[in-house]
Amino acid sequence: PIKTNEQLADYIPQCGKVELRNPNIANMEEDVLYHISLSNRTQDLKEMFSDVKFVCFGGSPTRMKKFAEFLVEELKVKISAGQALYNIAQGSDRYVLYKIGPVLSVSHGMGIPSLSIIFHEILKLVYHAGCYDVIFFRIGTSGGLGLEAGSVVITEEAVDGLLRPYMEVPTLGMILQHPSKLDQEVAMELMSLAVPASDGYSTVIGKTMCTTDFYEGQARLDGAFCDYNEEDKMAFLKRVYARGICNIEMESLCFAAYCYRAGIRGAVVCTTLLDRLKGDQITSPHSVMEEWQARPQKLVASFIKKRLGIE
Ligand code: R2B
Ligand code: URA
Repeated sequence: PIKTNEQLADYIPQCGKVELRNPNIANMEEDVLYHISLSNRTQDLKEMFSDVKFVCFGGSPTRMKKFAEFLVEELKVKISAGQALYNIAQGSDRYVLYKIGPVLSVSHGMGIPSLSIIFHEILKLVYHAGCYDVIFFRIGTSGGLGLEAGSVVITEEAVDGLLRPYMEVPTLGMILQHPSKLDQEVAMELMSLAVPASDGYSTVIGKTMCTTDFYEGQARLDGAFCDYNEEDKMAFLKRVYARGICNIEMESLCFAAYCYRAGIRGAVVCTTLLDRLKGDQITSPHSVMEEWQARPQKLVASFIKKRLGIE
């Protein structure tokens, strides 16, 4: 059996204190957030996190540490002498978690299953902490379609590998379909802060295709397996492009579907590491890609600074 979009909750953005749409949690004596090594009984999560207003997720632990360091500078956060930024999730080696004033910088690994676990635990964390009006971001990398490498894409809606705008989740032997539309106001506000194309790269709003695999799922010819040819690949990618899809990555579907379900305002901002209409291999020099990966970070930092009233 399949429960369709219409039978599941609509997107109703939360206002005020973060609520969970799972009544079980409030009745639990202890909630262990296993993968970030925190618990609402052994730690005072309110004391530690109640001022959090923004959560930034990204795939790589190193990139999210760099983002945290960047935010220390941008938000002019004071760190006591002799102290360094501290990975709050260090009791687990699955994910990293840094707190920079009202911002959390957290890694989510690669692919939907990895993102799903950390999303559940971070949403419960901001709930236990009693946070208000939190906005979630994913800042990541992707393959572009018809865009110059290094362009930035703000996702308006994520679609799956069959171009369907929802995430299918097998649950209790049924398939639930959760819509994967993102908050349009946050997307537009981010777009208004994007650097002009004349500054060297463009930022666009469009759809993002999210796949469960980097190689065959994204129509690459260079995986260890391949049951199609160049012509099939190009026909598929051109069809995807014609449907308004600007980039391809591996987490936006789940991120968008969970934000929608939770009523949490969320945005996905990815740089593009190559143009998939031109090739499959990612060959740009490391230093060039570092600069490209900093672009979504700068955009999200501008948004946060604007919201915090920091010049
Ligand atoms: C972008 O980059 C990763 C694959 O290289 C994956 O996590 C994604 O979405
Ligand atoms: N990440 C992806 O998932 N695909 C790409 O092509 C590049 C980065």
